[in-house]
Amino acid sequence: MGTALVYHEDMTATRLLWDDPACEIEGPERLTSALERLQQHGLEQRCLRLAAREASEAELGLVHSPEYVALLRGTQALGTRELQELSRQYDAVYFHPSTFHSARLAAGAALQLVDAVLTGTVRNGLALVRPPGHHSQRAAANGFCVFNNVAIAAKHAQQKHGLHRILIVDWDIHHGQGIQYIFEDDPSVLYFSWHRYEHGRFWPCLRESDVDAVGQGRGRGFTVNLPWNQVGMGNADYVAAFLHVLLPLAFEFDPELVLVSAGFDSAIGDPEGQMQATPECFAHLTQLLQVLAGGRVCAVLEGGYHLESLSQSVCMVVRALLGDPAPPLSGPMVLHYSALESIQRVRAAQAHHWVSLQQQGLASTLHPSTSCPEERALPLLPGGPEFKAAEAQASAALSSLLHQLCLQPTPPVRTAVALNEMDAALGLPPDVLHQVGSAPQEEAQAWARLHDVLVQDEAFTALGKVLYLLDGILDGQVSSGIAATPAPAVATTLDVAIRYSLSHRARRLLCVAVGQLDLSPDLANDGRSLWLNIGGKEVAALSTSHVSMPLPETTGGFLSCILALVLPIAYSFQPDLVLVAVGPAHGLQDPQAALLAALLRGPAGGRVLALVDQESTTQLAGVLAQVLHGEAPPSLGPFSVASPEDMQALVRLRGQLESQWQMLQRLLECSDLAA
Ligand code: X5A
Ligand code: ZN
Repeated sequence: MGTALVYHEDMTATRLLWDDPACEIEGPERLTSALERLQQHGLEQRCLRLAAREASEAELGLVHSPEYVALLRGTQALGTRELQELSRQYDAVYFHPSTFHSARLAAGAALQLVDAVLTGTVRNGLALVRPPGHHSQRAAANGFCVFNNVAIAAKHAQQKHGLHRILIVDWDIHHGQGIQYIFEDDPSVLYFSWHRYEHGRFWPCLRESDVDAVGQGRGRGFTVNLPWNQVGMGNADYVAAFLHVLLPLAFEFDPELVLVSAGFDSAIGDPEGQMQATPECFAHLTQLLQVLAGGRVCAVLEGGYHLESLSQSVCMVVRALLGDPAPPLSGPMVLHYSALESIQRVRAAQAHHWVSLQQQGLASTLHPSTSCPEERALPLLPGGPEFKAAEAQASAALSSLLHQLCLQPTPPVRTAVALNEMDAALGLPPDVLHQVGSAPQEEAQAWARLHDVLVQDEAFTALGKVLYLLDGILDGQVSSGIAATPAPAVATTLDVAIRYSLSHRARRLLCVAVGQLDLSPDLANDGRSLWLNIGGKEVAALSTSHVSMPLPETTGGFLSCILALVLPIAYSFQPDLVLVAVGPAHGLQDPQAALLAALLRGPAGGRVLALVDQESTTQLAGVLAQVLHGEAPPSLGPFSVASPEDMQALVRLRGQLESQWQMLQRLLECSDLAA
């Protein structure tokens, strides 16, 4: 199951014909440079190319009034003066004689993408379109948008494919108020948008872009707004927004399809957004969404005006859609205070509507923003010499950052499996490597001496394969892998794997062990390895780098454990490698194990080694191999609320650990900030 790329060259015909500084950034180069980069990286060639079709007038009518569609039809025959005159009726819009055709292609591309995904032709895809859509309304163009491409696609998915739950994720840096208005009373469409807001001062400057706009009537709770009140938000802020706001709601909602209003004006360098998130962040966001809806993710281009940043970010999304691992996130994973505040305000505003937000007590520590000091850099006045110098410096730094990104190689092998007899029965994709290699006898022997059980035949053979696999991963030849060992040897093999990795180039290592697997005490305190034991005997932070908690009883408890504890710690720690061990009698259901492994691909740039016991089922091994390879994990089944005991355990652990892990932090007391 592949990835579709929907495009049509005709969409580059539309351009601004007069002088208008507000609109000149939305030009045809946006599409041509993104496409060129996709070709350069060999990504376009890996997709199923689909030529966009025009949406019919009936399809446009799913969202827009007949009068508005007729008005747009009429623009094809207008002269420049008349087009300019008409454009002035709307906020930040320009028309061109080709606008009607392009805008119908843009909407048609979104429809085609949804059809390709929902008929099973492809797993997911991207529509590269312009004009964008998310600001456009029933009878109004707005903010460069003419027809609301994503909203039309969502209505179509409801009507033609009978879908009942659609999630729209709008990561463009502007509020897609058009989408919000269209679905605000519809509980079958969950609309999430983050946007630059600056307490209402940033365009479109609407009261209804704030956290307290949650939807109307039966749709209350199905509109989720996360306003950014400062510029400069970066990778940590975006990932935290997904972990702490979007994903808990999305899992509870359980969408059948995910539509992304994929604007890249939220990326670094963009003149509109003024944010700091680097292109790899969009691979992570995409990967995080792919665990929903069986991986049925349709991304549709919205904004994005820094050509290089836009193009690289588009490449990152396509790579993630194709199943490639996301490069590790660069920079410190520290949230901005203001981001944390926004995250907690939206959680508080939505808490009535979502049980997954009701339990963690995270909303209760909120303090009014006015009483808190904010780390705001004073903006330089545009035009002055200092401004120009700072701008030149920033742009040089950005080019070098974007350039370095091109040079990061992806390992030639995405997944290697060393599962002995099980291999053949798994029905794995053809490009999975069935590893036959093994570490040199003497080397394996030297390591096996650490533990008696490893000297035994089967365990020794397995160890050789594990070390060989680890070598491939640490060398950059293989991205991820899975290996099996006899049940009594899982813990000791893991122990050796940790020591081996740390002595072979891994600076930091995250080990997530499911089931009762004990760690040698001497490994726990060197700060280079971090050990999370799910399904351990006790609830405890045994040391700064050894956390143990019982297996949560419900899917809700399990999700909270992953989203509110494991992933924030993992993303803060920025490991070079993740080891996931599933011990005997682990108690985890296969879909849970699969979700855990899928999500743990993020923090270490896809470098994951999974270790299972030989007697574990073929299904478990198969599903783990598949998710490591980039397939979507199976559904967890119906959402069930976390038990009070599980939530208590989680809150306690968070309390013990939050001073150490940036991404676990809640709003600090103002007095703490001053200290
Ligand atoms: C799609 C999009 C932005 C409009 C900005 C108007 N529109 N100032 O990014
Ligand atoms: Zn935008």
